[in-house]
Amino acid sequence: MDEVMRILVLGADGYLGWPTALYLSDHGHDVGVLDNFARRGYDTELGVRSLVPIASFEERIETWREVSGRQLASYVGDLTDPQFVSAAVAGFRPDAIVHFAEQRAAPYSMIDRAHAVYTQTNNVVGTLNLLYAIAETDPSIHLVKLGTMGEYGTPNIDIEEGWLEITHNGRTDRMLYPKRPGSFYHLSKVHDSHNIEFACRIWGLRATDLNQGVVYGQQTPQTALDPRLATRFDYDAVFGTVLNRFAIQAVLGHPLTVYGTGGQTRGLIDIRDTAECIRIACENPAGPGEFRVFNQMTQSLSVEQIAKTVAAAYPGAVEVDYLDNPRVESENHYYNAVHTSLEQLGLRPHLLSDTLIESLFALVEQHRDRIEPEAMRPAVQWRRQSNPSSAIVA
Ligand code: NAD
Ligand code: USQ
Repeated sequence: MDEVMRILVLGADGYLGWPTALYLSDHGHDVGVLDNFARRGYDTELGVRSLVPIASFEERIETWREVSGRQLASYVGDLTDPQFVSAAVAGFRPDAIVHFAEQRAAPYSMIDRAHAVYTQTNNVVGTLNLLYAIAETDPSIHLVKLGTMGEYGTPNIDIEEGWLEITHNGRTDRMLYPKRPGSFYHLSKVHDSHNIEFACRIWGLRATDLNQGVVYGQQTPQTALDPRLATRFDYDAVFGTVLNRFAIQAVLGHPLTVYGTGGQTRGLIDIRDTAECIRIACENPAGPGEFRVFNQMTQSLSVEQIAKTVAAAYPGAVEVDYLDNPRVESENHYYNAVHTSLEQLGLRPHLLSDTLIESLFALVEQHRDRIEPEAMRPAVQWRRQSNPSSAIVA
């Protein structure tokens, strides 16, 4: 690295924010960490917990100081509070802000009206407050925002990196790539992308929107240094993501819960590559006024291929259960997403390997007594049941 940067990581108590903050700190940057602990609150609400025990934010920060000799400046507060956001940005004076701090589970956003409204309010308002804080403090701060591959959905054409050149009635323009997301959560990311592009175009802010695929894995070289530095690992049907869930189910002898036929294809990425992609994006900022989009995934697999890969890596017998799909999503579709920009900037991906899957099996064995098997079954339905008793009678 040529230059030490000041980088503020929002959502730094979460699954990805914590290991990324440590990775950036380990690379010599001055890192600030911010969170409101909403994620720990969803655990209480849903009656679940991370498979791996996690230390408090304070203890994590103190442990990192002991282990690495490096300080993390800490900010505890809510991005939906504009005064708090402005004070944190003005106080830390970052060169870059990495924004992970959103409600990120699609099933959580589909529980009911209140959870959909919460998700969109939390995510869209938090990001808007941040855009104002950047514009008012220093428009040259580079916003590195976590978006999602699910913003695009599964169109029947190749997925480009955020933008698409369109020719219509003989005229050509470069437009934002059309979006067809699959949940109110994924929609919140689309709304964010539009707001961020607008702020770049109108105020001259600089931003990188990282449309990330489904993340798998749990350890990074930094979190492995001390058990108090571990990041969370979710297995429940609301917050657990597909590959991590399948690894846990294999060890428990629980059938792998493939939704529908399993033909749905998703972009995937290893947690270690998430941290490296963020470092690359921060150290190679977008230009003033630029809304830059990278597809942050390294390979794509269907859900059925993921299930078969996990089953093949497990030394014992593994059953697969094809459940009625609780979601509304295409299970048989074309999928070809471009993801070359980060590799052109130096990313050397860790592709899914048996070694990584075996390390997850070992992790599950170590903590299997913490699992509530009932939390594994999907309970949130995308389809609405009509409720005649609630109809207004004239
Ligand atoms: P996470 O829920 O573990 O972490 C998010 C953190 O943000 C939590 O610690 C939470 O307390 C905090 N937060 C939420 N709302 C906040 C607010 N209003 N103010 C302050 N802090 C707030 O999620 P994660 O898995 O680490 O994901 C991080 C980001 O990456 C999310 O934006 C998510 O959409 C995106 N992403 C995740 C995945 C994945 O597979 N985990 C894949 C693609 C994209
Ligand atoms: N699935 C199963 N069985 C399971 C769990 C999931 O078949 O037990 C299927 C789902 O139906 C879906 C796919 O696996 O087709 C992915 O589901 P997921 O829960 O692993 O991921 P998703 O809901 O898409 O959300 C996760 C993160 C989210 C991020 C997104 C990236 O929670 O924050 O934005 O991955 S992406 O999918 O590219 O949009």
